[in-house]
Amino acid sequence: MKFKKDLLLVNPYKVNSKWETFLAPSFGLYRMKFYLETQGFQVDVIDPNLDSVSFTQHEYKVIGFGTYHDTLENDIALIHQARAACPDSLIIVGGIQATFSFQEFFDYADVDLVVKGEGEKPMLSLLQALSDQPRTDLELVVQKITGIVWKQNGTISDTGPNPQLNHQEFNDVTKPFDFAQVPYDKYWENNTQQYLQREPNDIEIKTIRIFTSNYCPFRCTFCSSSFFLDRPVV
Ligand code: B12
Ligand code: SF4
Repeated sequence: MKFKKDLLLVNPYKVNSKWETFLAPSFGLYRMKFYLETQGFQVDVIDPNLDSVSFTQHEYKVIGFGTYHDTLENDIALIHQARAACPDSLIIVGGIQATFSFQEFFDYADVDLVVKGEGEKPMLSLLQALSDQPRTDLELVVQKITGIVWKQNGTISDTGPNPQLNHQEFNDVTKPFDFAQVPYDKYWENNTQQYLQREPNDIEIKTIRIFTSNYCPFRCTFCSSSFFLDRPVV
């Protein structure tokens, strides 16, 4: 099966969600994109909060969704759209919500697989494996990749935890991050519009975040961030 590109990454979709906040480009999705591109793969990121999304058959070999708890219903609706439009693409989810609650994506979204923890290493292995192996035999594709939960013929299987990036790997995946390619202007314009009658708070909405460390050092006991790397579920 011939696809035009390797991977589409879709940002969590907040439309009609109850929370109200300013939009920001997803660091996680862009970091994966820039890293995987250095490894020879063609990767796009799309944000349904800013651009209208339509999925086209045979455009992307893999379509991957990032999700937040707050955006879950919208994300699942988009996953259904992708599944219907692109039956030959592999449909996957990843990120913090998917790592801790992967079962709900199999129950309600019928995804092919979930990537637990940091996405760069498993996604590189997955795209490489898909170059050699047709996606019809998912078990052969994923069996050597740690951090994957997948479903085939109604059975859910798991390749174990995804070890967190070490210092060198963190450098390797972070260095290719190309801030100039991230459409900050579009986000800032959108955020300014949200202020309507009020004077926009530029310090809040016109920001560019940078990486200073891997995940949050504060380890608040109530926060999923504290458990994401150390204790990826199962
Ligand atoms: C910085 C930050 C923000 C920033 C920027 C967010 C952004 N868009 O990037 C701001 C202040 C804007 C923000 C806002 C919000 N945030 Co915030 N934020 C964070 C924080 C502190 C760091 C996120 C980050 O940049 N990580 C670094 C990148 C590289 O990692 P990553 O995003 O996790 O992505 C990696 C993996 O998760 C995985 N991955 C992610 N997506 C996918 C998809 C696929 C297909 C695959 C394979 C892998 C994969 O691979 C990536 C690369 O390794 C986290 C807590 C934390 N320490 O992680 C909370 C966190 C992500 N935020 C959270 C929330 C709830 C929000 C808001 C929804 C809050 C609100 N109610 O308004 C909004 C969402 C706004 C928005 N439009 O994005 C929650 C999400 C919880 C959940 N389970 O849903 C977190 C986890 C904090 C918490 N524990 O409560 N946030
Ligand atoms: S709630 Fe605490 S541990 Fe979680 S991201 Fe915020 S400061 Fe870090």
